[in-house]
Amino acid sequence: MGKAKKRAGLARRSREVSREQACTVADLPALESLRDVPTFEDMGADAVQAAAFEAWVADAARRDEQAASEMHLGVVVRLDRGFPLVACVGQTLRAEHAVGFAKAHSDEQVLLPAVGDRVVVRISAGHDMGVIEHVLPRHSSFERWRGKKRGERQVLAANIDAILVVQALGSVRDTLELVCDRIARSMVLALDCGVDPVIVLTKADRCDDVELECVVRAVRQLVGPQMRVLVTSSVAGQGVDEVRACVPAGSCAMILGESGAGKSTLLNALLGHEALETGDVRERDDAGRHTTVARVMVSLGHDAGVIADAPGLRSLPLVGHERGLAKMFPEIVEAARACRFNDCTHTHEPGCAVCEGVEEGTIERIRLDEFLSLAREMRVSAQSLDPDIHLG
Ligand SMILES: Nc1nc2c(ncn2[C@@H]2O[C@H](COP(=O)(O)OP(=O)(O)O)[C@@H](O)[C@H]2O)c(=O)[nH]1
Ligand SMILES: [Mg+2]
Ligand SMILES: [Zn+2]
Repeated sequence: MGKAKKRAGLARRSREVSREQACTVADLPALESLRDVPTFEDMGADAVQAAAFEAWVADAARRDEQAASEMHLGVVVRLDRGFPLVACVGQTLRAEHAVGFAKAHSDEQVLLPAVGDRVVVRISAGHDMGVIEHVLPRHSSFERWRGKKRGERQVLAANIDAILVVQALGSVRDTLELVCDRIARSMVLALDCGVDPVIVLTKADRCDDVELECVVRAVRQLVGPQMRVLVTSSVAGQGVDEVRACVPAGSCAMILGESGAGKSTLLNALLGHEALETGDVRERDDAGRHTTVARVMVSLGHDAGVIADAPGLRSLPLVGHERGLAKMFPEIVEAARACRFNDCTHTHEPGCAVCEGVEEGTIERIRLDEFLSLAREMRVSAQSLDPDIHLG
């Protein structure tokens, strides 16, 4: 079947699906964006996932050979209010969860499929809808805590290789301190799940040269010389190719940033057309009603990889992310070993090796300030945490 014909078939199927669920997915530009939806071939599966798939099917075949022959390896490319959209070899379809899917797992929040998950999906002849039977092992997962005391975790994306930390420049209400805090916190979260962050400063056209230089210098000092910091303007077409270069073919990046930061506009600039809705019309909230909560993956084309867009998040609490903190501030953690007191707060104590490092210029003041602030937040959140919650 020709590619165009296949796509027309997919579009027709998707239109049927969206008509059936008109009340739930009507507000999504499902047809438009199917064009940018990654195929299975764009994403593939790693060796561990492929082996886990084979093993799962072999096991299923022992119980029911017919059923096992209907199992396909797929990747969840879109989660919206309808059924998950799953890309398999040669076809992309909506799929429901197998009966008892959530019940079979103790921690539904973590094990329900997230966007980017490789899954076993059953496709039976004569059915438009697939059935997600199993989630295959993740090589990474980006989670965030939500809810205060309940400590509920939400997987925002699975199997990602990079996180684009998006922060808008030139906002009148953002102080430099706020900007730095948001960037540092996002980096800690990315590093904590073993994924490389890339800092993407957007809306550079809103700053004059002096302001731009000042912010960029502070951000570079904060994140350290190792970290990539890209300065972009989607309206001026600045830095877009540099962003694309951070997402090579075969890789998958997640875009993270608060609502209004310019994520969707940047994705549209990367795609070269208006695939995603922009502006703060429907995308303001990650908890309230009347908002679009879609998690959408788009393919940047044959010479680049895939990016997952997520709704803007109001908060990114740090809870038990010590590993990420240590990875973000290795020189501070290292110096702290030489402090005279074990419980040194690195603020005023005699014999504080961290403070000495700041004086000698081996530790940036701005990094220490941020480290102390995030470490304090983590201590507080750990105390208020329900003791039953397992920190994984
Ligand atoms: N001046 C300027 N405005 C931008 C730029 N990128 C996005 N915007 C505007 O910022 C607003 C929010 O953008 P959007 O992409 O929807 O942000 P999202 O919530 O992060 O997806 C929209 O009004 C965009 O037009 C840019 O590079 N420069
Ligand atoms: Mg958006
Ligand atoms: Zn100290």
